Amino acid sequence: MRFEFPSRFYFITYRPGSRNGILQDVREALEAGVRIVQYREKELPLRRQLEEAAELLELCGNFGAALVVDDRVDIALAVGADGVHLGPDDMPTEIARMLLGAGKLVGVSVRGVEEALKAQEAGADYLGVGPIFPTSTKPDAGPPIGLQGLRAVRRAVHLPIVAIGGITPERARAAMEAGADAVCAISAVVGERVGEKIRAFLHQVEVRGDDPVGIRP
Ligand code: 3NM
Repeated sequence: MRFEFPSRFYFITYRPGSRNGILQDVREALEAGVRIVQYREKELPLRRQLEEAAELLELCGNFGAALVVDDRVDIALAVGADGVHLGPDDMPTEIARMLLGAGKLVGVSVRGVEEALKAQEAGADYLGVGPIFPTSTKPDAGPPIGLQGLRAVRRAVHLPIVAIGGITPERARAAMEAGADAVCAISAVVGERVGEKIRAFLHQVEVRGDDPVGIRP
């Protein structure tokens, strides 16, 4: 069955910029209307990541939100998360799919049409496309592909797309108009008042006549 983003804002945890802890950040994101969360942790020991992922899964479950784990198929499997998000140096999509089965989400980061087609062919459920704009949050993200790059990917694949990289509330609508189904931002929402900042995004990407927090029916 085709996956659809359950909210138009996709939240990624970012411990280096968090003021109140990622659990509180995720709680605020969920209260603001986010229904898909990615646990992205690059530093903590595995044992701690397993504990944190389990806590986040329970929290997300209380809101009917999906939790995907960045990079780590083992953590996703161990805690029973809803899926994984994979980058170019992570486990190949086909292998992640084989390990996780058809019922779990596999999201894949791509930079352009060629990678997008490959990920679609390999069984991805959705694509993270970026960086759309310059980003300092992910130093190895490469040069921005712009809205033009996003449009090209949109034309090439049928998978849902979350646009990432330098997205602000002001740029969010343009990203949706260029073909994104959801937007993601880290620096524009991390720190204090995470929920309030996410609401500003959702306000930008809501469709007239829709639920005000942008959750798809
Ligand atoms: N992935 P900000 S860009 C985690 O292009 C991540 O795949 C990217 O942070 C990609 O909103 C990025 O602060 C960082 O630019 C996004």
